[in-house]
Amino acid sequence: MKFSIVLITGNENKYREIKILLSKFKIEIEKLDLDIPEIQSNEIEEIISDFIKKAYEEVRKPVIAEDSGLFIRKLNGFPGPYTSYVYKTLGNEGVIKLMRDIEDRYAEFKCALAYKDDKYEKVFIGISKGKISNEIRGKGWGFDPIFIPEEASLTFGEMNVEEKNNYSHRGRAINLFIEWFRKTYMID
Ligand code: ITT
Repeated sequence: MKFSIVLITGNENKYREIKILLSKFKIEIEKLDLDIPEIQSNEIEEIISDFIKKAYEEVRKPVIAEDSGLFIRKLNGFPGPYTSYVYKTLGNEGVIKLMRDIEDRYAEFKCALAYKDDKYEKVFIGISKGKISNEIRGKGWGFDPIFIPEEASLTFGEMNVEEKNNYSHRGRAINLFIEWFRKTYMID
């Protein structure tokens, strides 16, 4: 038997990254873009916990959704929950400029991934520690071209989807979800 889950997102890149990991198991995923407003909070866990309840109310099938953010240490965790807005306004070049004279380039990507069905509601956290590069490198989406994960020398933008998943906040969160889901529903 194949399990089917609906991923609530408007972001095609998230779908691609999540799908490649789930497709190794008997878990099918379809993407649905719902117009549900997100609450304002400094905690992405809180944002996604509220969102997944509303999404489940609408879809009434097993759902997942995730909220991600980039947290730069020297900027006191900025842009954090405002990452999407900062990407649209400052972009990669703006962040590189902001960091021009800053030596400590440590940053983290964090992903809070929520799952809900008729029995369970869970949130899984994935973190990718790393640094902001000195220049834009590679392609990818969002802040991929300026983020170098700790164990690598390439930016996310210079990796393919599978490589990125090995290091990324999203890859880690989805792997925790898969581990829990397979155990809970006894899936191969
Ligand atoms: P949803 O419909 O799923 O909300 P979104 O693009 O609005 O899609 P978020 O609210 O989670 O997603 O915004 C996170 C922003 O953080 C996103 O717009 C990117 O700029 C950035 N981001 C998150 N994960 C990233 C990744 O893996 N690589 C590059 N940038 C990422």
